[in-house]
Amino acid sequence: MAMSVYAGTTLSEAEKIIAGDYSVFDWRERATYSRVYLGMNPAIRDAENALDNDTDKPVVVALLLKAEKMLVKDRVRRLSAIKSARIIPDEELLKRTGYLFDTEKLIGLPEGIVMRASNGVYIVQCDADQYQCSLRGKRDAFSTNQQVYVGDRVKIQVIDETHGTIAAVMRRKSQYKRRGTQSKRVILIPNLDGLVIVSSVKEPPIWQQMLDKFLVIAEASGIEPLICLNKIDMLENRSEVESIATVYQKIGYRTLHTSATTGEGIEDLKAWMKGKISAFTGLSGVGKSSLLNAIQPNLKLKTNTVNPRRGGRHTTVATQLYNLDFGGFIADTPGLRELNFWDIEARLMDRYFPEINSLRERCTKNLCTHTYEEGCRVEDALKKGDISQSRYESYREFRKSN
Ligand SMILES: Nc1nc2c(ncn2[C@@H]2O[C@H](COP(=O)(O)OP(=O)(O)OP(=O)(O)O)[C@@H](O)[C@H]2O)c(=O)[nH]1
Ligand SMILES: [Zn+2]
Repeated sequence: MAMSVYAGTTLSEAEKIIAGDYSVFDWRERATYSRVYLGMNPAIRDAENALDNDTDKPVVVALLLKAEKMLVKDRVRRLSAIKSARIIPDEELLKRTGYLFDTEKLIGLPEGIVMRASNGVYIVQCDADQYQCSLRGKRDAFSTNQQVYVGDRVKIQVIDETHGTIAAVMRRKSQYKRRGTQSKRVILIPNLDGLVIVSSVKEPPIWQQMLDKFLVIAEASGIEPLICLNKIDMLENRSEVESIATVYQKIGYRTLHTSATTGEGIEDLKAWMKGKISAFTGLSGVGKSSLLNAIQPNLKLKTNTVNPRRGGRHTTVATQLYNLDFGGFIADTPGLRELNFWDIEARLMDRYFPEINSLRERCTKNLCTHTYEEGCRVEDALKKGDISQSRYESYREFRKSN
């Protein structure tokens, strides 16, 4: 039975495919354009990626397959039998998805990052310059349902030294979401690279379950976490904290001992943040503000200010990005502390614990929950001490919690 699938690629790659050269679809290659999807939208996202390479034009290719057993979820892993290939013309793309690539006009446009947004005005930073931008006519360059968020990378059309219009939104790297505290609105920070999870070693002491929760959120959103064990100056004996750190290092997480007071670890923290868009998270009083101040004293983050227009009851400051002197951005996101699991399915929780994820396919029972089953490799590892008891307890807790 023949079926249609879609790939997002560049014009020159598409021409090769149409000519019968399918080497781009070698599934062992991890190139973006080698992915094929059942739906058109993810293919569009891949094609947008082609905009990174300004000399080519992004296109969506429809492939007719003689397909059997090649599907894994909605991704197609192997293409052994392509019957035909064609480039989807712009009009068809627009008709079917409301989307139009506008590359001719985008070539040469400066690319920047949205630092702030309010009332339809977007402050976009391109290298050292900031522009006040509005969105262009919706049908013009990007999909009708596309929204622009702080953290988005955009192409802008410069009007004058301080003004511009946003011409296109670039494909997002990670999608960090949470439910708005008040309204049920979803707030999203695209392109967040790093999540600095701050715990203090004393006053308040490390709360491992909370740390595990932040790690799960980072894993599920595709953001690299850093575990920052702060107030290290308050300990005379570090051995207990070091053994906790080892648990996390063993499963691949980076940990840092820091002190906002003595400056220990601050240079390492800066080195990790350099070139990234990162955000800080952690419980109240662990030293987030103090650390930020140690990193760069002139940052004036407004996380805890109260919006007077909302009657001062709730913190409703919008997300903003700030420049770091040493390169990179810090996202100031109110309410990061209230992070929750709303977006994470409990039954998929094993994927977000790296030490469980690496074993889950070897469990005897299909769809093993790793909580009681016979032949569970996770339970074996727990007994042998390869998986830490506290991590496992967090797993069980989170699996129940939604
Ligand atoms: N000894 C020591 N005290 C610290 C350190 N970092 C922060 N503190 C103190 O811990 C307290 C809380 O620090 P903050 O930076 O306000 O903590 P925060 O995480 O920003 O707290 P919230 O604003 O409530 O989220 C303050 O009294 C700081 O002086 C540190 O490295 N060592
Ligand atoms: Zn299992």
